[in-house]
Amino acid sequence: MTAEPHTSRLRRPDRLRREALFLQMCRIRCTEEAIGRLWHDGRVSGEMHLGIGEEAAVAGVVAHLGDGDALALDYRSTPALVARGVDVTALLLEVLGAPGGLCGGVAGHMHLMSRPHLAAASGIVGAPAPLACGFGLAARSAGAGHVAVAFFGDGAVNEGMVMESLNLAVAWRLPVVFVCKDNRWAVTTRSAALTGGGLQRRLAAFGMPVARVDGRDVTRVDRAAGRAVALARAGHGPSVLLVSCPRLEGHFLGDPLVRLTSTLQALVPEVRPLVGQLRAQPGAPAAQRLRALLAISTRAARAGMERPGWGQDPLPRAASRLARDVADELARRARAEVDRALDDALAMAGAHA
Ligand SMILES: Cc1ncc(C[n+]2csc(CCOP(=O)(O)OP(=O)(O)O)c2C)c(N)n1
Repeated sequence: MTAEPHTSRLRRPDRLRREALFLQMCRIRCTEEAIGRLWHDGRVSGEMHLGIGEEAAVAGVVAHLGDGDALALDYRSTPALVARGVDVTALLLEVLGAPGGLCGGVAGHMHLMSRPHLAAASGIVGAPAPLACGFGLAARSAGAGHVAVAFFGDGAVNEGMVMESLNLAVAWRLPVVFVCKDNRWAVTTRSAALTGGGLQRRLAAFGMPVARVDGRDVTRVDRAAGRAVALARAGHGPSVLLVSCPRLEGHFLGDPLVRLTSTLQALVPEVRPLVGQLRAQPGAPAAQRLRALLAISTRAARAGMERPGWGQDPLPRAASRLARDVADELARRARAEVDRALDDALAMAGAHA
């Protein structure tokens, strides 16, 4: 890992940029945790897919968007909507299914949209890619230098519509940035088990730049996204960011991680008691399960297995690059904003119950 400059030696704009990105990451994390609490309290119907672990990947990209730019999102859309400036109370009300929600309480967490932000999510795996092409075509026709960003997972890359979209975006030189959040899992299946060839080479074969980025490092994501968005804005067409990021909660909230832990148990017998501990707390939030997950991960790595991505939380890394008091203050500010939004949302949802 390259040594980072001490924060006091950073140029002021760089320092302010890091602070702004960290604040966004904290706002995202606090919102995701608030949604998690609502779900665990039984106030949200259906499954819940959070983007905990994707904060750096999302904040670093969305920081480059402005008015008139569009966002096509998957079912882990709340992080990008928060970073884009969607009102957190409206978002929480929507998750609660309340009439004052972002979409009148009828969208649920998988189909959120915000017209003023040109942002729309879909529960259909891969759908953000064609949606972004549509946004991109409209932006190119309007000629105002706007861009569209699509976020989707590594499992989605095997969807036919994603490959058609990548092809069309190159053929029509659309101002689109495709962001593939690579967590190496598609629900309970290792993505490698259903992906032919190398992902990076496959994406590059469409004839556009592909940057592989460590998605736990917001500074690197920020830089790579800056280059990709600038290319699209200047009319040089699409590109791909292949951003690795951890999946800290499993596929959905309460994911018992059965498939994953079964495989590990078979390969590394020493982890059996730890898996037992983990299974004894089904549905507990990741923070509570992290100790067991980390211990399993360490033993698996000691046994020569590839270390799973748990515990590689992007937030502490971003915080460590700021002065301690600044990081604490930004985290406190984000927590206060989201706590207020949660109180407001609960009061308003209660009033409508
Ligand atoms: C077209 C379609 N096929 C299958 C599903 C069921 N499904 C939901 S999420 C998912 C896996 C997606 O994996 P990935 O794209 O890597 O995203 P992640 O959830 O890991 O971020 C599948 C197969 C779906 N929602 N839509």
